[in-house]
Amino acid sequence: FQLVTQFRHALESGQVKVHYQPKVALPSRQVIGVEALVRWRHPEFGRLDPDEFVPAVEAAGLVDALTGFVMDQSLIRVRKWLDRGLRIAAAVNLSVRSLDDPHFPDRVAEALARHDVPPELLTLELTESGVMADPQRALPVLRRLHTLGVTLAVDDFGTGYSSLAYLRQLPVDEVKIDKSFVLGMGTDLGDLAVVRSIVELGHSLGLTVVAEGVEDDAARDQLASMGCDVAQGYLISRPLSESRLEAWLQARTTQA
Ligand code: G
Ligand code: G
Ligand code: NA
Ligand code: MN
Repeated sequence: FQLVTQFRHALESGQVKVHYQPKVALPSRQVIGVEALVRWRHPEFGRLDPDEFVPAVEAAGLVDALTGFVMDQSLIRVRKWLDRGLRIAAAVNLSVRSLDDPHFPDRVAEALARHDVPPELLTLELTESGVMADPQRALPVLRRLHTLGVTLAVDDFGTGYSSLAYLRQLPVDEVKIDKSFVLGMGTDLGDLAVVRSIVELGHSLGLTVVAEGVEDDAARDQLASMGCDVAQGYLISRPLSESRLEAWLQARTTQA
């Protein structure tokens, strides 16, 4: 795929940008973090979404360059917020391929040191299907990342085939309920039951539970009443460019 040969150049020439979607604590609605979501504005093809190019970037062995870029951009933001007295964490999506790389934890440690950001303000998100495909293989790198003190999150939870026993054995700190269940829970009792049981399971394992796909007040209030810890979704904000995020944060923090 031709696109991939252009990817390194795209990173260097500013075609690739990181957008950020806020995450708020429940029930306080305080902004506690952002998820970094990559965007590629291609000179010819226009805006490309990650689903259209991340798989090709992974297949071409360039995912390190992508993750490194997103992590650097995110840590620059976290550092700027710290300098203004704000503690806001950044969550970076990982490719499972990073877990095959024994040097990956060293690169994370190096990036945290270079940007002077405490490890607890970096979250690394892995998809449930990615980690659970081969938990034994992922375990050594996950353990080292956990030892660094970064937060490890299992993304899209509920869509894969995780056994609860495996989740308990992994050094993870957070589960993110897949948005399909959160979007459905207002109208579908099955989805509601899944959401409820993930919140309960997560808490019984000592994990922070995050709901993605929170689009209306009813969903947010219902999640808060279940004890879900964090909400993310269009109700709070869509993913925003760096400058729009700063404006959003400004409006939000001066209002409070
Ligand atoms: O907003 P959205 O279309 O950006 O995200 C689509 C998918 O792309 C999500 O599953 C998200 O996890 C993934 N994604 C977004 N940014 C990155 C990234 O920097 N690296 C990886 N590996 N996946 C990403
Ligand atoms: O797979 P992952 O969870 O990393 O991807 C997040 C994706 O979900 C991004 O594409 C993001 O734009 C999208 N998203 C974020 N909030 C909402 C929401 O409230 N509703 C819907 N439908 N999608 C959302
Ligand atoms: Na994600
Ligand atoms: Mn996610």
